[in-house]
Amino acid sequence: MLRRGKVKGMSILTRKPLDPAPAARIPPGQILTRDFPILTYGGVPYIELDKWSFGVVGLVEAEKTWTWAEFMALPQVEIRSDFHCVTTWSKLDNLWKGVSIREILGRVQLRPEAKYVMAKSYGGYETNLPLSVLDDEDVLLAHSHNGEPLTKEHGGPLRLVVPKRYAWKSAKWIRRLEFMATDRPGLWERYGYHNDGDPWKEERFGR
Ligand SMILES: Nc1nc2c(c(=O)[nH]1)N[C@H]1C(S)=C(S)[C@@H](COP(=O)(O)O)O[C@H]1N2
Ligand SMILES: [Mo]
Repeated sequence: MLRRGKVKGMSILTRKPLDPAPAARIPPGQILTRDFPILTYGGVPYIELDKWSFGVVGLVEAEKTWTWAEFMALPQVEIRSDFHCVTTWSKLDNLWKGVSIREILGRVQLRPEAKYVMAKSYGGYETNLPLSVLDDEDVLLAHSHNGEPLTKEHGGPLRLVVPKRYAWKSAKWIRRLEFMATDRPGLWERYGYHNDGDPWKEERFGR
């Protein structure tokens, strides 16, 4: 039985374990892990919280940035979801806490041409998504995982979480969301990862 969520492996705002049974929530070619592996390309960027900001830029009527204090004062949500890395590990039942993407999208006015987004991180990482994939009820900007502040290695102070895509789309150390009219590949996408990265379709490599 699915609670509130319409999509397999996802439920919103519940501390109860997700249904259905874990085995049915592991996409093809994935292996369950109980650890929380760290997957980072390059080094871990150091960001002082008083210099940190998150912003929405590009094809918006007015660009907007939030300081850490402003961001933490936004309405908070907890969303439980599964996490699938293209290197084949899947970690189930992650309780992410932060600000839902729809809360952010409700506070900026996108231009009608905005159809894609580049998630840009401190340290230079970037990954691309269609607006239609970003704008989903299980997507959030998370500062906590399973009740603890995100460690630096896992993307603290703030990371994007996009449960319906392979985890490389969940940019750690998120800094900006840049809205664009046309698609452009991010870092791993330029290196040959699939542009869409849907784990249920095993979109690992190639377009
Ligand atoms: N900024 C940034 N975000 C990133 C990455 C990265 O190297 N840099 N790696 C991605 C990959 S491949 C995965 S699997 C997940 C891993 O998140 P974790 O290290 O918290 O498990 O982060 C994604 N987000
Ligand atoms: Mo990954």
